[in-house]
Amino acid sequence: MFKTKKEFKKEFENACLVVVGKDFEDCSTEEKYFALAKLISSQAGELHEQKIAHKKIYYFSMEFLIGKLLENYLMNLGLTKTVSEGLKDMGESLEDYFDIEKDPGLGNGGLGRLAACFMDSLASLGYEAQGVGIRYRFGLFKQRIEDGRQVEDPDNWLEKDYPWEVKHLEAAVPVKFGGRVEKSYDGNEMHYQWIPEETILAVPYDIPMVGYDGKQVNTLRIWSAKPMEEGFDMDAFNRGDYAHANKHRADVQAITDILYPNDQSLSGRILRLKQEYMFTAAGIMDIVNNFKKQYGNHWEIFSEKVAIHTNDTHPAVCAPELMRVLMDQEGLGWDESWKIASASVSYTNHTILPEALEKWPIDMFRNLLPRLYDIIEEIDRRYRDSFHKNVDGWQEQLKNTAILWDGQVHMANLSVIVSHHVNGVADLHTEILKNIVLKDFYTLVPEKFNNKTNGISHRRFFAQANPSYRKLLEETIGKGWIHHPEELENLKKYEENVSFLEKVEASKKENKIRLANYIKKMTGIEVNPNSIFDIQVKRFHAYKRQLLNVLKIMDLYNRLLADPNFHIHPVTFIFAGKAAQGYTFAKDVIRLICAIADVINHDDRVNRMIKVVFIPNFSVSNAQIIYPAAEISEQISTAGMEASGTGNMKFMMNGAITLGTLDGANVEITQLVGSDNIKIFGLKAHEIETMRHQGSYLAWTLYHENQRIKKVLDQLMDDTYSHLSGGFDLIYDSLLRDNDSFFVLKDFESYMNAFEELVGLYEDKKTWWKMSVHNTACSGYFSSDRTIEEYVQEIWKL
Ligand code: GPW
Repeated sequence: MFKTKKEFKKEFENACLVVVGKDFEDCSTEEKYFALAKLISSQAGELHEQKIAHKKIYYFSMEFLIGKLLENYLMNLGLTKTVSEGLKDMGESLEDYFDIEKDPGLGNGGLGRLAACFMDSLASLGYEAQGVGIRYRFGLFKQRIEDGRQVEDPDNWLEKDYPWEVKHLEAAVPVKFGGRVEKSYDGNEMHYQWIPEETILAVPYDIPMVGYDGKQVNTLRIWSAKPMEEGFDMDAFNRGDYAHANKHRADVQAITDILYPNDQSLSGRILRLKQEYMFTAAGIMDIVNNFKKQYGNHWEIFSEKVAIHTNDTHPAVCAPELMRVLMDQEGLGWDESWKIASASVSYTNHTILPEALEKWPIDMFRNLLPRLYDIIEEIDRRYRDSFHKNVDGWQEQLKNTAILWDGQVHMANLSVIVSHHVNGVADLHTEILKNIVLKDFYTLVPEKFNNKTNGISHRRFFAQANPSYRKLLEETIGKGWIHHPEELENLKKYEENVSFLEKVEASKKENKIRLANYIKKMTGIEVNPNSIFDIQVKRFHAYKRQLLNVLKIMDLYNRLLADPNFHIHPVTFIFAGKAAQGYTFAKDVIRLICAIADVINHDDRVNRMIKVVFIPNFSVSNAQIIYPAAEISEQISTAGMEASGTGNMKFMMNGAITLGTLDGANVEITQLVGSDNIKIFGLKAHEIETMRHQGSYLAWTLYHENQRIKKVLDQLMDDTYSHLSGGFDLIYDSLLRDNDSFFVLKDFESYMNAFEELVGLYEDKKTWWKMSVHNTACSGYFSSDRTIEEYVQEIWKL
């Protein structure tokens, strides 16, 4: 373990020899990066210590968006200065190494990044934890813009090896699919044997999760599918039929080839179910193996030593799979297995969108996982049996909560039934779960429900992403907030301090210049760092309403041209985010942004006032450049639809002012900063609910009554923006023919007014920067350290 610069240089040269097999001088920059990553990884490994007496949390998630690790781990291990100065002596630049690192895209968006922030907080708070996930050979596609449209390229992140992972063949486990179940009776009890059609091998790869101060190093264990030795078709191989022998190999490896890019919607594909079962079964087998090593067959203490958390329903088969292993392999009975599984497993719901609530056709499920299906059927049968049939409306209650209904396996219902706790991810979201989506469960088992408002790693998204603000804070309130984010509150004392506010403004300017340079490099567009940076970055979804933002810009443009007396402070509108390949509407919104950007940015009558930029390939690494540069944070989803949002927290912490609806965690941001320090507009969740219910909203009426709305909608159909990539009828139809399901036009006026009022405040520097500092000062609550402490105390009981 190196401590000094001198020791580092020696160990680094040695690492080049060992890892690359060449002298330092002969290594390429890439090879040197590789050697450095391996060196830091092994330093982290030395800190890895199993505290076997403690309870451990296994966090099952289909997605982990961990981002780049080198810079973060140097910071967490306190080695940044030693390493960067050591490298400088050797004629190298650490920043060049940062650029080389791949950003593994093993997730789609908020859900995957949340899992990564949780891993950071768990390690930094010193809890023993393991992340359990999938090692997709191809991460989320890379996005390019070509002729004003999104184009997808594969993300071959493993092409050149990934230095942070270590393969553990010795820990590989078999996973079964298909076949049938044989029942036998030994005169005493029934025995079940699953005779699979296919058995594959799940091979784990470990990535170290390094906590701040190196307190604790945990692992993220991601599983890869390989054919079993005997699974390789030797007969075909010996016959010389290589194609056939290889086909099997390819079919098996396909299980972990790709991440499904459809965020918040079902694929319905059998391959997806295979993915879900593969990593769940492998993770459960791993837990059982480790438990037996430490505690033998003392199953009665299992739930005192092991907590299993399911990140949404994707790993929902955790509980039945654990029961299967306990019964079929370890010989336990039903009651005992049920008690152990249901005392260990907990579940977080992340969405109320019906299209994202997982359901599998019973036939497909039973054919792929026959033994698991039997167990789920029995759980469902017992659930129905125990149902109190003496209350009014019990049939309706049962219909809404049963696992098997309508020929489908309802995964959310399975998750609630087998879990000891169920939580939503923001106050409003948990209330909607309790009162609407999972209402009947809440009536039956209110004690299971609780809220855990999401959080973000303030270390990655603030301390690391915003070095100029970090430095300023260290000079002002010290460093305590890195360990105790609630200490950001101490900033409140400086809200009136003009010289401090000026320094905050200067730091923001530095971050805006950094982003402007990145934009120039990626898009060729020059933006003015003195303009207001108004930013919306997130996945493209109808409910997130990027379209509302676009209509705002179109309207501003119309008015700037029409009215010589209309003035606003210059604004740069920045967008980034990916749309699923098959989601035509979302892709059309991206196309529309590119089209209006092309028109507006080339129009010399307005382009000193407004500009529009689409930054391609939004990812954890460019997010770290984008959030710190924002002044306005666009959080404008239809109220009630965004479970929480976490980008909203990243912007707030970096001193942006939220322009948003009362949705998800925006509600809590409002409560924390007070209504003077945020700009809220639009319909509330209950108003939307009522209008939906009554069917009282008519988009056509608004179109005919509001001239500004009429004009921008007509421009979707004429040639104002169609030059680059064609027209926008699909968007027009969604707003008018389909009666605007997301209340875009209904919120338009309120949004325009809110935007203009907010921009108006920018003229008064003192007010603006005071608001900005106040937002940062109140943001400690949104550290994932706070969230994790709540999970630990109230759910996992570590
Ligand atoms: F549908 N979320 C996401 F609930 O990013 F599974 N992807 C998803 O597939 C789902 C949810 C799922 C997001 C929510 O949309 C966002 O509001 C929330 O902040 C985030 O999960 C983390 O809880």
